[in-house]
Amino acid sequence: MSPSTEELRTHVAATLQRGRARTTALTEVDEHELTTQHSPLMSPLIWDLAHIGNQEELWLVRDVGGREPVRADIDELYDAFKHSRSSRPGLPLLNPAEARGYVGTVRDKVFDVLEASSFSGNPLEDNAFAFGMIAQHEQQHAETMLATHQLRRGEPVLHAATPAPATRALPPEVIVPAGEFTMGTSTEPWALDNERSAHQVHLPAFAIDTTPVTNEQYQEFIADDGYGRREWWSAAGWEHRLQAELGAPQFWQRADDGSWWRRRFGHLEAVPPREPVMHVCFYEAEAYARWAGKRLPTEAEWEKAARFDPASGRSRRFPWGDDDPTPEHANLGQRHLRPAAVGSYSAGASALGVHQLIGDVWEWCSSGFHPYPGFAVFPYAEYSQVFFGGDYRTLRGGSFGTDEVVARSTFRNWDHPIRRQIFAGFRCARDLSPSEAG
Ligand code: AVJ
Ligand code: FE
Repeated sequence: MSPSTEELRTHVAATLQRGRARTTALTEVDEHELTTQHSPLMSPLIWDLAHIGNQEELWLVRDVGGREPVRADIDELYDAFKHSRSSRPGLPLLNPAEARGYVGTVRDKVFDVLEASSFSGNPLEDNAFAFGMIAQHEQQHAETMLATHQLRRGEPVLHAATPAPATRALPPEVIVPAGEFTMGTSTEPWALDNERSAHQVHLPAFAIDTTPVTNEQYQEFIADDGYGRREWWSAAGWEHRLQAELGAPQFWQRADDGSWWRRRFGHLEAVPPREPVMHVCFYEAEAYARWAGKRLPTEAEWEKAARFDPASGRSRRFPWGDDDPTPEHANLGQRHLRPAAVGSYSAGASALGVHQLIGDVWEWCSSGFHPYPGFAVFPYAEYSQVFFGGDYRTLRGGSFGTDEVVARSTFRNWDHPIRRQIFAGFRCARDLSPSEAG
């Protein structure tokens, strides 16, 4: 059922405001913390904030609204393709007061444009697509800013409740039956170009883990000299493991008694055994899977496990059905500052009995980042198209730091296979033996 124009307007306003409350909270730190670079991989936090405002100005104030530019002179500074992240602190950026003023001015104009829009008449306005795209853009940068907070050193500045303890013991894996399923979407109004269109994909039967790999499982891999044994690693993975001297997930350290500790948003704490492992790169995920006698799922396998309902034969919007996420379904939106233990969120399980697909940790898939059949750029090539066919690997499902406006089960994320700053873990899959396949 499609919402009325007024319902859509209210929904857009609330979604934009939720994003702004979050990016405001993520930038409520000292001036120095905002303008310094916490890692060469990341922008200064204040760059992200003004870039959010600039994208909002370009698409909603100028393009959809047809209004005069607010600050045409700063477009170049906040164009992500013009300046590398590592060079951004040296640019003549807006200072924190100016950046806050700028995003506020843009937002006021956007609320005028929102009042005037009928959400129809052109592809950017139909179903409020451009508003949804910009709300997602702010939330995607909010997650990037959260990763910047994780990289920063010093006292904790972010606070959130700990997730409730897990309640369920689960079988280790489930079998996904052979056959076709619908991958991608042609109907989700705010789906981005790379998720389109819906298409049929046939997969042989396979097994997939019911949960992401946990810290305690990953510690067994380390204890079994997983990082030292060449046979578990791909050629590129082994080269990177040697060059980067990988020996444990990022942010982990070992105490003298052999126990593992981690730094999480400024807290040093014992590594919680039952939480999904995170801050591992694709190559570490791949090596663990091979050590475990398994492999990473493809994107298609991940999405079938998440969406396919064998009773109806159709693909659901979310693992649990077609309803939007609630706090009972998934750990999303920075409600917590960590993944929840495996066996949490049983209300969020898929029809096939696969758990915690949405939220907690992004999950590395074996697939590269490629367009779906009939891909069409919409509305700009620099969102997806320029990244297709690179050496990226895909990630699915979102993390505890992903907002629900982003965390669709068709949403596709990607990063370089060596990256560990994102809130990424993984789950394993495997081919069936001839007897299991029947
Ligand atoms: C889809 C998360 C890889 O953050 O680089 C933000 C999203 N695109 N601004 C990114 C994005 C433009 C993108 N990812
Ligand atoms: Fe951006």
